Amino acid sequence: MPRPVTVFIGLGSNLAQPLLQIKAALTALSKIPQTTFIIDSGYYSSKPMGPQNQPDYINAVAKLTTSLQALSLLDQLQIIENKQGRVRTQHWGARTLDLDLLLYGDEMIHHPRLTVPHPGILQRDFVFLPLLKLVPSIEIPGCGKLKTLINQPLINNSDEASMNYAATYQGNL
Ligand code: ROI
Repeated sequence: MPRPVTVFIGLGSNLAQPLLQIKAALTALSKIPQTTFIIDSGYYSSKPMGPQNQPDYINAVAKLTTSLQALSLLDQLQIIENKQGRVRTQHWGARTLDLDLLLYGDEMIHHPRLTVPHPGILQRDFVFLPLLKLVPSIEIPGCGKLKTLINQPLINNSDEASMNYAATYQGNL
């Protein structure tokens, strides 16, 4: 059995009772084979990044350890998304459930199905705020300390829309 790897999953929902969707997804994450649920960030509400004619989101980040390979873990995440009725419609449009593999240990993965670290981490406060809450000193492989990276104006300015609001922590609703 390979040594377990620490992974972080980003959760997002803005359809069909988003809070219930995120709660159900956290429960489903805790049941993935060869995987242990460690902790979640609590819930964050955020304005949509992308088209504004969609409801606000509930976001969270979960920390797990797993003995699954990254692509097998991705399969499990997609099974959960599909079970919760995820339909892929408009690009950057509303969705029932999004599960993103943000970090897989200290690995950098470039695969047609999967890029890790997730390329949107630094532009999405609804991802980096919960990540920082879980691990204030967290490092993004190939980039450096997250806390330092998000304070670099050049990176943040690359997506001005996402910085016009701050995801709001909602605690454990
Ligand atoms: N916007 C917010 N606030 N939260 C999300 O999880 C989210 N997910 C997405 C897009 C459409 C980019 N916007 C989002 O996939």
